[in-house]
Amino acid sequence: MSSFQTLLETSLKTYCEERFVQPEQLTDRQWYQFIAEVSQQAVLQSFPHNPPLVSTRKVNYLSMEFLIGRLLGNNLMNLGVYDQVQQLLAKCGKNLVDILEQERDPSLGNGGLGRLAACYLDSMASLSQAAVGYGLHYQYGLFKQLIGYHGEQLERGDAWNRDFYPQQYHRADLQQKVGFGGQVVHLQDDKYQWQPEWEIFGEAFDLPVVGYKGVQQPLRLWQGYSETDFDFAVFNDGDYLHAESRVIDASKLTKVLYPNDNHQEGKALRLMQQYFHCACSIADILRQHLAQGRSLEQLPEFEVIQLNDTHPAIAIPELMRVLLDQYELSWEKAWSICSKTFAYTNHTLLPEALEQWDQTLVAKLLPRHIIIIERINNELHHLVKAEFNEDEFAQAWYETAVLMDNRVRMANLCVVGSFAVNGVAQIHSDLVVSDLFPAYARLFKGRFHNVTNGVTPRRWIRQANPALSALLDQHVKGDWTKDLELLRQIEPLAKDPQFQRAYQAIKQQNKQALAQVIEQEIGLKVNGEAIFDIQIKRFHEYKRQQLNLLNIIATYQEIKANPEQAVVPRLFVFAGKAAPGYFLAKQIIQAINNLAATINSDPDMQGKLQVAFLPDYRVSLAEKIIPAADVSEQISLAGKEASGTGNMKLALNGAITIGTLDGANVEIAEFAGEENVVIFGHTVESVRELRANGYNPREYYEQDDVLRNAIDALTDGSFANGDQHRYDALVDNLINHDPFCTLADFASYRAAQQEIAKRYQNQTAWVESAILNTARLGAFSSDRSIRDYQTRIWKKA
Ligand code: CJB
Repeated sequence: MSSFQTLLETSLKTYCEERFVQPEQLTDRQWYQFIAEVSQQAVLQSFPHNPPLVSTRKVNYLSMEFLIGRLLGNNLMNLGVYDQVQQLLAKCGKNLVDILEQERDPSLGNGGLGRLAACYLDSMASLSQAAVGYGLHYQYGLFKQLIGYHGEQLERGDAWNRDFYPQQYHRADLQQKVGFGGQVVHLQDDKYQWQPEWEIFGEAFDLPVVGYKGVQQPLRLWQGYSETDFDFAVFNDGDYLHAESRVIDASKLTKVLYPNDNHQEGKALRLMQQYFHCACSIADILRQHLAQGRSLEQLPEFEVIQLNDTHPAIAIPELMRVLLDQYELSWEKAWSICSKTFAYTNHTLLPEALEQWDQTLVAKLLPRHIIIIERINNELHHLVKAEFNEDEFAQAWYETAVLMDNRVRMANLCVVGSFAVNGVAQIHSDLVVSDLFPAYARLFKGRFHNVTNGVTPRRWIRQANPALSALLDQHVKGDWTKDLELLRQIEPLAKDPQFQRAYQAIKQQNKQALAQVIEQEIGLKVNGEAIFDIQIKRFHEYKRQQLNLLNIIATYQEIKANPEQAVVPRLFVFAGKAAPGYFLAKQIIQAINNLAATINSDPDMQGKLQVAFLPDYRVSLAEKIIPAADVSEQISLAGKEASGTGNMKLALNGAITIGTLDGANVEIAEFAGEENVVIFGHTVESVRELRANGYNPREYYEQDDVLRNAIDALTDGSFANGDQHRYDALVDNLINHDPFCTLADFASYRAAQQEIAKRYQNQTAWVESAILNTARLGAFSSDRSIRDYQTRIWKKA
């Protein structure tokens, strides 16, 4: 008997004896708790000696978001004990999949950025890359989404760990103290002393990240607490604090995750969260580094601090502050250490997401840091002066300054303070250099890189799609879970009728499973023979769910007008949340839900067209939707989606991408082969031209009858219980502004959708394309991304 089997059986005996029950009498919740406990013991026993770590520096991954999803199933799989646990449960009449449903998703992120961080933790642990994830232990994660009576999004708090979350460990030994406000005394020359007004304690909670047959490493999350309340009102001498002019106690600091994706709200409490996160993490990194007998000068040799977007940018002046004030290093020495330790990943070009803080606010909350930032800005000024001639200087300084117009530009701070900057897909990284930071690219040659995002095959294939995994196990030599490029071996089988049938049967089975979920969740019985056309992601104008919406309306109108015409049946599935304050995105959700209600109850649509909006999109729901997708909607305006990662998950699971040449779609098309995706719409260059010629969406509205009829249906009350004004803002925005060129891409999108329907009718060719997507996209494993980080960025300084 394996040692795990012994552990499992003896622990079960004890667990039951303590509760005076037989195993058959345990509730699902008790089973969950029991398995969670045993898996922890297994982690401790299996890895008394972690495998040797690779020789790059240790990675400290600083991120305000980690969207980790449920841990237990993943950990059992990575430990290699999933089957044994399943067998034990089966003996007691239980199903492991049902038990795992007991776990709540820790909702500690908004979307792609947070989920990427989680995939990277998995890959770093699996590749034995020494790493710690540093984040915040929000009491309330991202809100739960409900859909109201009128199809509108409603939000409810999600206290994810309140009563039952056995997978975290309070690390009472790691407490930190973080200051805010107060004054700075200038002692002499470079010497300053900060006397903060309040101090808040940071408590650490560790969540174990178990790599695939690899090491276990912590995701360390900080939570605020204080013995005394502090009076926020004393700061209330500026407009920006108006909404928060009340007494806030420290535990509220990490109470809630800000629900914005690709958008900065500029709230003081958010800045406090960011600083708290960074101060605790920097202190912890230095503590560990020094505890190993290493010097401060050796920091860049052994540690790298990877900034996940600009949210942890304040870590740069914080490390400077500690080195200058606490360890009394000179500015030059401190800067030399600091600028060789940080690396920055840019995840967006959207201006509204590029963080800029009010300089007065930063000065109030972090008076020592603003002095450091001013010095960084001054030093930069000299560099820019030296590089650019008189004619060029004004523009170059306008682009590169960290401080400008009473704003602190966090992306600029990151570029100046990091030894490496990367974008997250090739096209995005190119735009980072050409459009966002051209002057920096000239100033800091060799600093800019690309690392295309990736997704972990453990969660997104092995765990989410067990049937496909079993087929791959049968036909692929070697462990594809560890080396996803091995999937190339199935390329020759793409034309093999037997393999095609097996692959197709799995897709069909996954579609049936999703059909059940849809029925349970929203009471809609769907046609399992339809094309499952999936758009799952945050709701944002740039992601253009409204384009999908308009095409569905046009299709609905077409079927109504031609009831006899043959139709390739289609089920459109949407899932995703909108930021609570994002009015237009919420209107799009509401319009989709109302459209769904009309279409799904129209007898003329029977067997032809259905729409399902699944509420409360989260990691565990994604795991159920993705394996069932036939079509993957990746329809952002070219140049706006930095990479996307849902596009990779869906394509690897055999969905055909309908997409623009944006983000990682470009690379997906290259790897899969252009004939195995459907590309449409304007390119980055043609969008530029469109705008240069004065883009006027109204012209498209007036000239395209199909488009106009679709838009008009939003104002005639058809999808709003007769209310003709429900979508006024949305319609006005589309016809008169259309910042994301929805109307300009409508005709081309509609043609692409028709192409999809046509291709689907040839099932043999369709399934061949689907197989080739699985076979050829191994490069989108997050293991490859981590290796790229290792060779391009994290190599020894
Ligand atoms: N991203 O999810 C977010 N939030 C932000 O605030 C900025 C960017 C997304 O990051 C993903 C991971 O890199 C990208 O795939 C995605 O395109 C981007 O929008």
